[in-house]
Order: sequence, then structure tokens, then C-alpha cells
Amino acid sequence: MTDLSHLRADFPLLQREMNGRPLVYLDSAATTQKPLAVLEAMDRFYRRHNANVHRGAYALAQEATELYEGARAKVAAFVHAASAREIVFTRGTTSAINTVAFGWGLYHLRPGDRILLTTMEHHANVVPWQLVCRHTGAELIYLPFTADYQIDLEALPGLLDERVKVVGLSGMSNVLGTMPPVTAVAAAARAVGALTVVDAAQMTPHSPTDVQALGADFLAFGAHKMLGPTGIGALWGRLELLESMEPAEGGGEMIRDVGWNESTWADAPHRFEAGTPPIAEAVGFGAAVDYLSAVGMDEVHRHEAELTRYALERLGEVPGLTVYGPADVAQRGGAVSFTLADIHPHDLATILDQQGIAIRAGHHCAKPLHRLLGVPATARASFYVYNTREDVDALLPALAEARRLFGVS
Ligand code: 7TS
Repeated sequence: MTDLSHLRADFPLLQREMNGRPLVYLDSAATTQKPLAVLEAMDRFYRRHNANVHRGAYALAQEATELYEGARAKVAAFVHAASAREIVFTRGTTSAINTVAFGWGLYHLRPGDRILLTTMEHHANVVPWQLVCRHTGAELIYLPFTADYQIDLEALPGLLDERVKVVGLSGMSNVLGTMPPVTAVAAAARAVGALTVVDAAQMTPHSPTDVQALGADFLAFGAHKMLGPTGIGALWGRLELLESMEPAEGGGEMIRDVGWNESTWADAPHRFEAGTPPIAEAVGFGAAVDYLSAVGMDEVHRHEAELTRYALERLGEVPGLTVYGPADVAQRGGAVSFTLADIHPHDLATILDQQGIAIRAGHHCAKPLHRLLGVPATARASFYVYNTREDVDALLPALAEARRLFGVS
């Protein structure tokens, strides 16, 4: 097994105890813990370099601007963007998708147009499109998934025709762990003239991302699911598309000129960054991608795949436990959702919490998907670089305790 256990020492929070037990953190799909390198970079920024960006003529403001723009270059390199200008800093994945929906969708969609999403999308890749449909008269259609929780590629040609203007899909489902063939879907979308928007909230943190090879048009992701701070994320977009888009938010920093009634916009990406941006957070984001690059994204992926395989194996030993997601580890990532007999997932999470284990329970912001699964909620364990086999092992006695308490035979 790839041994990344030495990394744990970099994460102060993982040294904590919870309910008298060493903390076992299995909720990285919700947010990841932060290494010292990120905490220190942000601390150093506020202690030594804090000033507003893009405005000051003085040296300190230039330092802050260089750090902010330097972080953009790091994030661009991390996803292999052709230029740092293709990276828009946003509040997170959600606001990155909204930037596309309200900057492109609102201006280009018309009645009769369609937006094709998958049935496993997070609300962040559903609701912005619903809002845009209300304004434009476009309609949503959905690509189903198969019995093995793969997107149904056989159904794709029947749904994807010239009426479809946008295809939106997540690079990895936060519930099922499914990793759809994004490159193939983007190519099919391109063939009918549709743009592809990839919700990479759960993709970019977990394996190497190459936006140029992917063939999509937009990619949305957030720092906090990849060791960085909350409050910042990125939208990657093809430069010519970004340059043709309208800003979804107006204010300072995003203009070229402002008159009493009309204004003109700055070039991309600043056109989409109205107001004072999250500067320290950008610095933290840059430190996070440096950290992940030093570990190596291939290594990160291998580690998680091994841990996921092990988790599926161990969870398979628990009577009455159902996993929702592909059985084949090659086709899925490290978010493992499950139910245990008829124990409510919230009860499960509470019992595990008493053992110091943090898992998520609920609909994970994917209500339509849970309706299809036929359950109102699932419990979910999710993994990242700092997790170990021991973390997975800790689940077993805790789940046995839940079965005992609820009298599951
Ligand atoms: N898309 C996917 C696939 C996600 O998993 C999430 C967050 C988002 C979008 C939204 O990201 P945000 O940072 O803008 O909120 N997913 C989860 C989760 O699974 N549990 O908590 C947040």
C-alpha cells in the first residue's frame, strides 16, 4: 500500500481527540483538514504582506498583488490550464458554476434549448441551471445511471442532440463515488455544439487534472476540499469563452470604465472578480496545491484507490450493510455511501461520533439522487491523503455497536 501516513503529522487537527477517542476523520468529501503549510502561508500573509490587491501604488500592495496573482498561476498550473487568465477565483465550486450559469447561460439560452445534467449531480450543479431556465425558458433533461451506478452512456445519444446547449456533469459523484468518462461526454457534447461544464469539486482534489486533455469548456472546483481554506475556489474556462461572457456580479475591480448609466468590463479573469477578493484565501489555495503537487497527484489517487478498495472489502463484511456506488474501484473515487439495515443514517453517525469517528449522514445535497436510490438519506465515509487503513478498521467495531444497539441480527 502507498504509505502516506507520515503526512498525518502535518495536520494539527488530526491530533485531536473527540469524545475521549483519537479523532478518525472520514468526512473529507464535505471538507478536508488543513496542513501546517496552508495555515502558515495564510498567517504569514496577514503578518507580513496584507494589503488590498490591484490598487495600491505602494510596495506592500504590490507584494499582496503578486501573491494573489502568483496563487492564480499555481492553480492554473495545477489543472494544466493554457494560461493563468483562464482561472477565475470564485467563492467556491457553487459560485463557479453560478458564474457560468449567469454569465453564459442567461445570455445564450432560449425557449426550446436544453441543459443536460446527470441524475447524480450535487444541488450546486442543478439549482443554478433551474434558476437560469426560469429566466430563459430553456429546459432541463437528465441522463440516468445504470444498475452499477455508472452514467448510462447508451442513453446519451437519445438525449444529446442539437437542442442541448449545455452538458453539466460532476467528475466524481459526492454520494456514489462514480467517476464518469468526462472526456468522452465532452467530445459527444462538442459534436452537437454544446458546452460542457464539469463540476470538479470531488475530482480535482483526488487525481491529476488536465483541462486541456479533458476537452471540456468549464471546470469548477473549490479549495477547501483539497486542503485549502474555505471561501475560495476556481472556475477554469476556455479564454475565448470567458472573454465572451458577461459578469454575474458588478462592482469594483471588475470594470474597465464606468459611466453614469453604462460600464465596460475588465478582461477575464478580473471581469468576474467584483470587489475585494479573498486574498489570504488565495494564498492558502496556492499553498495547498503546492502541498498536493509535492505529494504527487498520482500518488494521492493511488492511495485513495487502495483505501477505497480496502473500505469496500471491510464494509462488505458487515451484515445488512448496503453500499450505493460502483463496485469496481477503477471506476469510482473515495466517497463511500451506505445504509445499515433500517438504522437511520443520522443515528449511525451519532453512534460513530461517540467512538470519535466523523462521517456524514443525510442527503449530501443530492436530494433527487436519493429519491432515485429510494432512501431519504445515506451515511458516507470519505477519504483523503491523511487517512489510513486503521481509520477504515475503526469503522467496523463502531458499526457492530450500532447493530447491537438497534438489535439488527
Ligand atoms: N459539487 C460537488 C460534487 C460537491 O461534492 C460539492 C460539495 C459541491 C459541488 C459544492 O461545493 P461548495 O464548496 O461550493 O459547497 N459537497 C459537499 C458534500 O458532499 N458534503 O458537504 C459538501
